[in-house]
Amino acid sequence: MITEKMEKAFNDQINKEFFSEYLYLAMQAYFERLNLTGFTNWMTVQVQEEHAHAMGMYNYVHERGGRVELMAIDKPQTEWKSPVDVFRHVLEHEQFVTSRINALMDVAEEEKDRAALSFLDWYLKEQVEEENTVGSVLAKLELIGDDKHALLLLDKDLEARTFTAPVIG
Ligand code: OFO
Repeated sequence: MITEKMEKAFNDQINKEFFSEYLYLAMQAYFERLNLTGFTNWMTVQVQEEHAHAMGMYNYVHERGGRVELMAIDKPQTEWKSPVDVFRHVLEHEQFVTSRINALMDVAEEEKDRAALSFLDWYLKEQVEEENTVGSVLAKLELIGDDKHALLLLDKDLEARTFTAPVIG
């Protein structure tokens, strides 16, 4: 069993993971509009990852005999000034998510829920990786500046990203 407080904290985070999926889907649509197929692909993978993160917690709450409560998902931003503007937003968002995972772990500590802490370890490591991956694309975009040719080369590179279903927990 999980405590009511832990269950609520997980349900809040499930909502945030679904919001992340929705936000990245909006970014995917933005890149589709620009015909940048590599960036579009990168976001498609990101959308799938966020879905997997949400479902990982969804499954965990059930496994612990808790109740999943789905809540309304906020409308995401749908317009950005440029690809670099998008990736600045992604990094900022991932840093926010990292702070939420830390807060969730604080609740697990308060509730003395060691199983939840061990489960959340995976998410903490995932956040380190996410921030690193996003930071590296952002650094390249900042280097590229207004060079359209270099932007198209990076777009080609981002075609290679593929989704592998994560083993969570
Ligand atoms: Fe779920 O890690 Fe990104 O937001």
